Amino acid sequence: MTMMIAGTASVTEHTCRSCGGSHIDTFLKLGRTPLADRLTSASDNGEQEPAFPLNVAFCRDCSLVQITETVNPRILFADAYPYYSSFSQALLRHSRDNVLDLIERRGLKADSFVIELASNDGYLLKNYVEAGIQVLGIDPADGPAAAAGKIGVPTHLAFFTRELAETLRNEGVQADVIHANNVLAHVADTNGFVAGVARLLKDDGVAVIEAPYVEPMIEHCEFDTIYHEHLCYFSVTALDKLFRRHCLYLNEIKHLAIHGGSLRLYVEKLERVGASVLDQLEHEKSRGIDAIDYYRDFSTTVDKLKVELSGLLRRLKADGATIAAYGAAAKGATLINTVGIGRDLIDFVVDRNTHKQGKCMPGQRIPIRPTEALLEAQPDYVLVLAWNFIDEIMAQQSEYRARGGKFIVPVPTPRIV
Ligand code: DWN
Ligand code: ZN
Repeated sequence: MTMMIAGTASVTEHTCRSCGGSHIDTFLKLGRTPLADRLTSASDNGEQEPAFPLNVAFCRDCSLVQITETVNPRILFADAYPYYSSFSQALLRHSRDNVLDLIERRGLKADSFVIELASNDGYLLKNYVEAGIQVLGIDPADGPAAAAGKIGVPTHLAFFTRELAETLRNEGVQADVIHANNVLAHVADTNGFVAGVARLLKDDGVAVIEAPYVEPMIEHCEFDTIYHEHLCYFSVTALDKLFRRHCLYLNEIKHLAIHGGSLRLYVEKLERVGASVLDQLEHEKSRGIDAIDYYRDFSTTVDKLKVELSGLLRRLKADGATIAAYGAAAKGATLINTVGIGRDLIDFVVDRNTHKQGKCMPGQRIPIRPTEALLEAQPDYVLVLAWNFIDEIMAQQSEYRARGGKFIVPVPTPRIV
């Protein structure tokens, strides 16, 4: 388990985040990169940004894929943490569908209680509030928590930990449903987080957890989804072992397209593992996802994509083209900093998130502007950094395309659409 000593910026792990085993093999080295969500203001051009090693390893004991550096969460999720879930209509629809499905299948009523860990700006819990169901959000970022408060979602401003779970449980808090979307992979104390879920969940409750799935990351070369916030990259094999360690059972999974390929996990205190999990465990065994050989060539695939993308952009630029980018996404920071895409190639990035506009991308310090800048400047090409929302973005920017603009999608292979 990672103990962040006050004042340490990061710790290099030599044992597995889940099982504590020492048989972890590094299979991808992305170098030292700045923090993907730490946007810079144009004025601090002189300031040295913190950068940390970004290396990915596989645990031969429990199959967990994980980065080896743990950056202090207080640095990672600092006050200015800019991620607000509600800037994506696709994500809002996805979350609402999830909630309505759960209200139905779990028969939730006014006396039910739902907790979301990493509740952000209330994007998901607001759907329970509208249905008259009691909720509690838990999130350390004051900006998004304040936004949640404005729409009637109460937030406990804190990181979720085993200790916080104990405190809440001692106050009589227990949940019929616990949501945790895109947070399980983010926590330094993986076991403490899962143990906390077990403490807060009613005996007949369900934890509904969403996390990016490691198979599409490897199969579609989504290496840009690797950054210091994402400590773990889960397979069902690794998840099954993690939950069982805390007397929780991964009973059902759903495959989701969101964020480049995720899993929705249904975790309970009752062991009733269904076909969706058993089939995926079998699939992972047959594909070798539970063994290091499956990951050995990933580094070569990543290098090939980096060379192809850099070559494409430089050729377009040499031919006199103008290029911008869409989506000041964390994954975008990994992409531009590991490929070396700077202001010599990209004039600006656009983003709908008003908290990001006026800032600059980490490392390369490319300025971030409102999306209207695309029609004002009408660049020849737009590199889509938020490729996981490509459909939504292309529909939204139909006028830019109608005027002859073209999009460059970087993964799984760089292509102009
Ligand atoms: O785990 C995480 C993933 C799930 O989401 C967090 N680390 C934070 C975040 O990572 P990300 O920043 O790579 O995710 P997004 O949500 O893919 O970033 C999309 C960016 O694009 C956001 O800044 C919002 C922006 N956007 C936009 O400007 N117009 C998004 C859409 C859909 C749009 O229409
Ligand atoms: Zn392990």
